[in-house]
Amino acid sequence: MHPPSRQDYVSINLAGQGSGSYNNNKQWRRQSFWRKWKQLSRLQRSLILFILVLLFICGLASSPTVTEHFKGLTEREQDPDRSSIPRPFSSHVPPDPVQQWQQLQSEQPSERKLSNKRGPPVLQNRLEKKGNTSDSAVKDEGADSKREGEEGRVISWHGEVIDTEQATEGRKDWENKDSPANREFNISDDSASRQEAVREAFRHAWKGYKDYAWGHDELRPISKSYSEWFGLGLTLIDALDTMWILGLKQEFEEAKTWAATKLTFNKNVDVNLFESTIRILGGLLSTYHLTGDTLFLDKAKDIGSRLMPAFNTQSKIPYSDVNIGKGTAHPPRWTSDSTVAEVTSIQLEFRELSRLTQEPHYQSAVAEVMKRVHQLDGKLDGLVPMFINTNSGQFTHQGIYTMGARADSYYEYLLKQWIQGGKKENQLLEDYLLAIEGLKKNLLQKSLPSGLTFVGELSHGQFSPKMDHLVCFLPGTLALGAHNGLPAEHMNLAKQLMETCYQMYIQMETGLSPEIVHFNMHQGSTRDIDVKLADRHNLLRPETVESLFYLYRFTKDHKYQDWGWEILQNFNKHTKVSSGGYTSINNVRDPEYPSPRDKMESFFLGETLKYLYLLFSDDLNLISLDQYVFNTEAHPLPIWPPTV
Ligand code: DMJ
Repeated sequence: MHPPSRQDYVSINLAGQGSGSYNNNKQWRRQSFWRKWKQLSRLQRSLILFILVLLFICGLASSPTVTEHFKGLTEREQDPDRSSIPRPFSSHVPPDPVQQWQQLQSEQPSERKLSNKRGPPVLQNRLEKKGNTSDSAVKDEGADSKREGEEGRVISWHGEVIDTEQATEGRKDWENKDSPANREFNISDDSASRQEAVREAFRHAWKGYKDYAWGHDELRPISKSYSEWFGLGLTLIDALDTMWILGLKQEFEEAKTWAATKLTFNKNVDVNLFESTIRILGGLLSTYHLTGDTLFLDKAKDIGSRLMPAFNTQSKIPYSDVNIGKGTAHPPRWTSDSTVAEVTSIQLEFRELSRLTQEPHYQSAVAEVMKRVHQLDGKLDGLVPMFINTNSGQFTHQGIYTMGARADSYYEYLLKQWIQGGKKENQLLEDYLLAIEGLKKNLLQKSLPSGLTFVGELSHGQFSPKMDHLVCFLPGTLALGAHNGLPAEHMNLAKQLMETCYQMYIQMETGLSPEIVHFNMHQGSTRDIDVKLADRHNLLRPETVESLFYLYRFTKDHKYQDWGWEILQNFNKHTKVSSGGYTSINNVRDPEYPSPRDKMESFFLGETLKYLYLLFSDDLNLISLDQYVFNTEAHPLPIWPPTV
C-alpha cells in the first residue's frame, strides 16, 4: 500500500464528517494546521510557542482593564482593611497619636509589613518612583502611620495633616531653587509670619511640656510623660530666655513662678558639670541679663557654687560629675577621663559669674583649665584629642581628631571667650587661628560628585569622611570670627560648609539631617552623602539653624532664611506631636514613618527655636552680635565692656 497522498488523506477524513460546509471547512483547516505543525522541527515549534506566549503577555500588560484588575486585586489582598481607612478622615478628626503609637507597638512585625501599603495609591506610586538612595530597608519600614484622607491629604503618625504633594515630591521643588513652588514659597512667607510660625511652634512644644512634664527635665510627648536627667526642670530653665526673646510673656511668667517657688539645687543628685553649666547656669545668667530680675542671678550663683567641687582635682582638669547636694565630684564610673569639649566649654559662664559676683575663683578655675590645655602636647596642628585625664592632666586616646562630638565646642569657646573678653586674650585667638589652619590641612575635603566641602575625622593618620551634625556649629563660628576681623577666607569657608549642612537636610527624605553622615570621595559615586543605618536619627538639634542665623546676620542673603524656613517646616511635618510637643526621631530617611523616639530635648526650646526666631528677624539689635556672645546652648551673655 502506498502512503496516502495529502489529498487522499483529506478526502477520506472529510468524507467521514458531514455536518455542513462551515464546520467541514473549519475541520479541514484544523487538520491541515495540525499536519503542518507536526512537520515542523522541534526547534521551530518551540520558537513559535515562545513568540505566542510573548505576544500574549504583551497583550495582557497593555490592556488597562486587565492591569487595573490585577492591581486592585493585589492591593485588596495586601490590605483587607483598605475600605475602612478613609473613615476617620471624613470627620476631619485626627487620630489620637498615642493610641496610634500604642497600636503600632502592639502590632506584630508581619502585620506592620502588610499595612505598609496603606495610604493613597497616588502616594504609594510616588514613593516607589522616588526610591531610597542609601538603604532600601528603610523604605519598607512602615507607611503604617499614614492613612488615607481627603484627596491629596494624609494624616501622619503624629496626627498632623500633610499635603501629599509636599510630603512626597515637595523636596524636588526645594532642590530646584527656581521652581514655581519655591518662588511662591519665598514670596508668601515674610519675616514676620515666619517668626510667628516659630512662636507657634514654641507654644505647641510648651503645651506638651506644661501638660505632661511640668517641672521635670524632658517631655516624652508620645507617651505623654517625662524623663528626668538631673531632676532640675531642665527644659523649663533652658527655655526661659527663649520665651523672653520670643515675647511669650504669659509662658515666661508661669515659668518664672515655678523657678521662684519650686526650683532648688539643694538636692542629692549627680549632675554633669558641662551640661548643667551650659543649660542651667548659662540659661539663668542670660535670663538675668535680659530681664534684670535678680531671682535668676541668685539661682545662677547657687548652682555655680555647687558645681565648683568638680575642679578639686590634682590636675585642675575638672571631673565630669558633681553631686550638687553633697558637694562631691567624681569622674564617670568607668574612667578617670573627662571629655575635652566638656572641660573647655564652661568658661563663658563661669567667667561671667565672676564678673557679676566679683568673686574671682570661678574665673580662675576655668582659666586654669584653658592654660593647661594650651600647654599640652598631643595636639595636631592646633587640633585637640577627645579625652583628657583628670589625674595626669594629659590627653588620652590620642590620635583621633574631630570637629564633632567631644571636641566641637573647644574651638567655639576659644573664639567666643576672646570676643567676650573684648578681644584682648591673644592666646585664645592664637589657639583658635591655629586650629582653623589645622582643620584646613587635616580635616577638610570635598565630596563627589558635587564637590561639597566637608569636615571629616582623622584616626591615627587615616582620614574618615564622617561628619557629625554637631560640626554644623562651625559655619556660624567661622562667620562670627570673620565678623570680628579674622580672615575673610573664614567667611568663604563658612559659606561652603553652610551649604553642606543644608544639603545634609534636603538630601534626606524627611528634609531633616541625620546625626552623622558619610561623604563619598571615590570617582564614580552617584551621590555625595551616605547615611549608615545606626546614624539616621535626628534629635531636634540646633547647629545648622544656629549657623544659618549667623550667616544671615552677616551676609543678609535671604537664602539662609529660606533654608531655615524649610527646616522648620520639616520639623513640623515629621516631629510635631499633635497632643503637644515635638519628638526626636529614629529615621530621617522614612517620611512615612520616621519612628518617634518619644523625647523632646531641652535644647529644642533652648536653642533650635530661638535660633530660628532670630534667623527670621531683620532687627540687628535683637540680641546684637556686637553686644552679646551666645554660649554653646544659645544663651546670650554680654560682651564685656572695655575697662579703662
Ligand atoms: C547642646 O547641648 C549644645 O549645643 C552642645 O554644645 C552640643 N549639643 C547640644 C545640641 O546639639
